[in-house]
Amino acid sequence: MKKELWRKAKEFIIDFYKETGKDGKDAKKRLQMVHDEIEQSGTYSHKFEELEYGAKLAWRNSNRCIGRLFWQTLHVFDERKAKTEADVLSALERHMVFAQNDGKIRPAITIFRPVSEEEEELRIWNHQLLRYAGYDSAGDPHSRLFTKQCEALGWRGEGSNFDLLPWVVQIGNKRPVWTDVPDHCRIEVDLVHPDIPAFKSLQLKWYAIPVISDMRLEIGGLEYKAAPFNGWYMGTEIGARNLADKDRYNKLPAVAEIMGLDTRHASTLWKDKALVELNLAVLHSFKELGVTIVDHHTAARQHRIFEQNEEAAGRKLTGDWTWLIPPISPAATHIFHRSYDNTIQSPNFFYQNPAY
Ligand code: HEM
Ligand code: NRG
Repeated sequence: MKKELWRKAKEFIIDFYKETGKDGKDAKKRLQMVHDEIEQSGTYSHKFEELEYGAKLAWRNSNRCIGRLFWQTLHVFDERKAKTEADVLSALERHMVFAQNDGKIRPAITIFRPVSEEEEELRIWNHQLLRYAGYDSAGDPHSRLFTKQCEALGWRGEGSNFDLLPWVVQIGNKRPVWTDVPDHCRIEVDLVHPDIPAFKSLQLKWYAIPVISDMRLEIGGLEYKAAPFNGWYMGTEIGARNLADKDRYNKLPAVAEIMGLDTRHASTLWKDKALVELNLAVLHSFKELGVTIVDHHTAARQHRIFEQNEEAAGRKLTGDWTWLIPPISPAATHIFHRSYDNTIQSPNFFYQNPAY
């Protein structure tokens, strides 16, 4: 166990010093320090600069992410000192305020203490910090199980299609603590269409920021199980998946209806037409409200620049083609027409067992 940790730590520290161009003597000293710390205590602790760089590398190594061009801009909040549930909840609030920035969304990550033998495990139960509840016949079906957990803890939603779920934090085996998302963290965008006035009558909306809060961040062998991160949305995530998938909001029939499309035959391409207008409404509405969002063509071009940057830096590019292609018009982007090596590099983000 110790040996495995030392192997991973060593690899990371060497990469860190190589990439940040620090003096070779410093690297040696730091390696010795980490080695001794692991020998004595069974674990080690990252310096802030290592944590910061490690998180950026985890983003750069996220093979499924089309937004990686901006990996160096990630803002890292070091909250390893957070002790109580209240400490954690107030850190989440600070993260949201920083990220939303009057709509000009800033990529950020808040990193809580890693797994260790000394301290109890700290977990955030939410899948995302902003997410809609799912009930038997309303809301987001993706959230049904978590919504039940929230109800078991005493939370009650209104039962609408768009109830924001509370933040749920657990330390050790204690009863989880929940709180409603603070009002100033609830930015949402009502969806309107630039030239179909009736679109408004569908009463659709989505929250402004995706903040993934259930993935494990691994840096140099240390496991950060609570490390929520955010960037901004690519329009298709909302318009081609969240609102369109049959097992999510399933809105294509309703969109087709207000467009007056013939839905009797698949060959009229009513689903494709509805998808395009729904996605246009998402991009238009976010822009109107001044909330950062990117369309899939622009995101793909940005990813191409990322690919070129990686090559120029002499690093091997990794990617997951099956996730990088956008869900609409994939073949209209360069991504579709090439292949990617899906090797998983460290640091990285991983799925983990749900906390509940
Ligand atoms: C996945 C876009 C920022 C890490 C994705 C996906 C998209 C995307 C479209 C695929 C999601 C899906 O199909 O469900 C973007 C954009 C960003 C951004 C436009 C704007 C800055 C970030 C940041 C991080 C990150 C800041 C971490 C620091 C990831 C990871 C996945 C992912 C780990 C895979 C999630 C999974 O496996 O479920 N991203 N992203 N992304 N992104 Fe990004
Ligand atoms: N598809 C999910 C979010 C996944 C991550 N996407 C990002 N991440 N854009 C959804 O809620 O639709 N990010 O950190 O910006």
